[in-house]
Amino acid sequence: MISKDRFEKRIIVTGGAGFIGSNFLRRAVPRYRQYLFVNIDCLTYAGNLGNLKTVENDENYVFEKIDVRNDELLADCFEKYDVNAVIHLAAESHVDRSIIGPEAFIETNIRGTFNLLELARRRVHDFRFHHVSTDEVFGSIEDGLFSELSPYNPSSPYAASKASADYLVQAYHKTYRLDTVISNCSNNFGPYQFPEKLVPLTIRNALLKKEIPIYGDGGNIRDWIFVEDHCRALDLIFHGGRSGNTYNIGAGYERPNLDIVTGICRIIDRMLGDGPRERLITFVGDRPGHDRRYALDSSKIKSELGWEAVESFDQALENTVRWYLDNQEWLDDCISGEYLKYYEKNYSRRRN
Ligand code: TDX
Repeated sequence: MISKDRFEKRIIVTGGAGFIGSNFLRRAVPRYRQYLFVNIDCLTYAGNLGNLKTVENDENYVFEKIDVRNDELLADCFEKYDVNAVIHLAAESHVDRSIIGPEAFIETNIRGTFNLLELARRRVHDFRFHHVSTDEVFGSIEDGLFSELSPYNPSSPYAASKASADYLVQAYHKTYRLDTVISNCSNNFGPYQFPEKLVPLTIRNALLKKEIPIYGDGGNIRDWIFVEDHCRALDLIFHGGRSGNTYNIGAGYERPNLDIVTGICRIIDRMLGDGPRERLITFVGDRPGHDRRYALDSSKIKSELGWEAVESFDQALENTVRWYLDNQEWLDDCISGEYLKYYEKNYSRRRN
């Protein structure tokens, strides 16, 4: 049984078994032994406890299988650990899924955030609430960069759900004086990303020599960031971000999708020597409401919190491809849902 009293902060990290959440926890748990990290995750298709093997037995880490939509279980968890901070990453996050079935996005991303805010409000005197959000709330931009003051203009149900959650967080700050910070980050890539997003999907299909779908003309631009740079930014914002503020996080590596995909094909060809894989690239119909370009102005986090992206884009992409090559079993398990057995074997019996 965990003795919560010895921890300076008791932090719920929602979505800790997901891509960004698990990268964050693998970094933060060993770094902050004075904090207790309570990972709550309901283990949807994109959540994988196998991502957390390096910290799963640490004394300042605990896992609770809870869905953020379940306000009763959340309330019990707040009570059990006397929680005084939330870093909220749990979300349905894939734009294409939100187009096919928006409801889960409304329920998880909006209702889930609301549930957490309501519990935080009851502890308002001693609480920090960090909402981890996305640049997609701003919509598309032809020229220039989005600043923290740019108007929200979401295009997909996913983006609208994250924008709604951001607005709720802002309202709880203004109305109830809850100590909040919001971070809006650009497109992440790196190890442990579920292979539905562009980078890991391309790597997987290139390895299997399957078609690599490019939506539209492949000229859509995203501002890419290596996930570890994002996680360092989250750490800085959680600790030093000014209450009620939002912070953009982008590395400024703007690339058209076609460049990303051809770049990955060439790296794999070089590593495995059996290309060319570029001929797998297949232009398919465009995504409805497809944003043309995202680009963030990150000068606020740089000047206030001293953050910089340290990974070069080329090196980070190369390392990412190498990781997927070395972890093909992880990729296969993701797709087959095999990793749920990991939960059954290692966690479900241990619950107290
Ligand atoms: O098969 C594909 N082919 C393709 O051309 C896929 C999956 C994507 N694309 C395009 C669509 C986008 O222009 O690649 C770009 C990136 O697509 P995604 O990986 O789906 O990401 P995006 O839609 O840009 O949203 C991402 O960034 C912001 C994440 O999915 C969000 O969760 C995050 O908030």
